Amino acid sequence: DPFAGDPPRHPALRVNSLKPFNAEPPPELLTQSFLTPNELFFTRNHLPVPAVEPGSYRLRVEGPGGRSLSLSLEELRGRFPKHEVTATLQCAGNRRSEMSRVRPVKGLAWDIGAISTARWGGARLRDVLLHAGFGDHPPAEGEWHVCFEGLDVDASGTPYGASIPFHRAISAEAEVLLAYEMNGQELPRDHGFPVRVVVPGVVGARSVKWLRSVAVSPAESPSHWQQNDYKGFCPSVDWDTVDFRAAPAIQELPVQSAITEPRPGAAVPEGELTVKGYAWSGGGREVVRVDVSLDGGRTWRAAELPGQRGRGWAWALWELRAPVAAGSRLDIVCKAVDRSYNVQPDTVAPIWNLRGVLSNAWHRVPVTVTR
Ligand code: MTE
Ligand code: MO
Repeated sequence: DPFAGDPPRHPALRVNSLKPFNAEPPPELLTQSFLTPNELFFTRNHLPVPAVEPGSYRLRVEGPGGRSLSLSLEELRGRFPKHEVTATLQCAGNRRSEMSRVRPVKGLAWDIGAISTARWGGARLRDVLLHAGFGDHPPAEGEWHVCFEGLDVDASGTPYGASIPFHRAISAEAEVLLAYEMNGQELPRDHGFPVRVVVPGVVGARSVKWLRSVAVSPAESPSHWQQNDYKGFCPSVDWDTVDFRAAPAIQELPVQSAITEPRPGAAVPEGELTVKGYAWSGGGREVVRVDVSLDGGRTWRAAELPGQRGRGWAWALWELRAPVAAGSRLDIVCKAVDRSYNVQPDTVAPIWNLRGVLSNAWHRVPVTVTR
């Protein structure tokens, strides 16, 4: 069993697949704290968790002109200033199960919990690339990419891999990290021990865990997960007609929000109802407003958003209190607005895609009110 060496996990996690391990925290735990506790942070593994001996760990960085660099964990910690970023990671498949209700899609049936937030600490990828000999501009004309490989490999020995554009990797503002800390602790095994990439504002798939190599290239990562997955398509495209070369790889994600409390189908007591949820957008576009409706979207109220949130890499946890009368049925809906005034689509059907990614329609939670 290639998964026999996987680490133990928290029993509260909702498991979508055991081998490889994929699990999300229950919604009500998700918004209990702004930073998700490490043991509750959603986990998305494609392969068995590699066992890494920290003393012999080396990160390979391919520099310009064929020169390459090998960094131990100690060198990564000692040679580069530690930089900290509070960032939300969201899987492209978050809320996929809602898409499957319109028409079946291929992929793990995530509910609303394939998203979590941590304070990440590590070396800036920028600093490591500069140290390896790269400059602020790509090595030559055209679009360049920074490709990452993990230490996790499939049965044929092929590792997980992904890439991001060079300009994001080298940008000081983009704050891309080679992280060795998560919420002040060393990275847990499920989240990439000892070193992972964290790309703030970008789909989780690019934040490669158990990082083994970094390479600058004129092409995107050749990995299956960069080329033939994590792309969006027209609702009419099916598995017979799909051409993965025709769509760009997902990087920044669209604006998203969901209701974590109450749960669909719940019976809530009359009196004051508290609705809770999260909202987030890609690219550092912070959420400026969350609208909540109790009547299916006919009337709306703006939820309370916490004030100072710093940079827009992290989610906003929001809340709305409203009096509700016994005997009524509520159709609770939420939708967020980011600082570019991007909004969420009202229904799933127009954004349906065969892989079930980018599922960000208004989130709807029907409940009844009891005495
Ligand atoms: N990195 C490696 N090496 N292997 C993986 O399977 N999964 C990716 C990304 N990095 C993955 C990986 C995907 S699709 C997501 S959504 C995030 O890791 C999830 O990070 P987490 O498990 O720490 O939440
Ligand atoms: Mo993902």
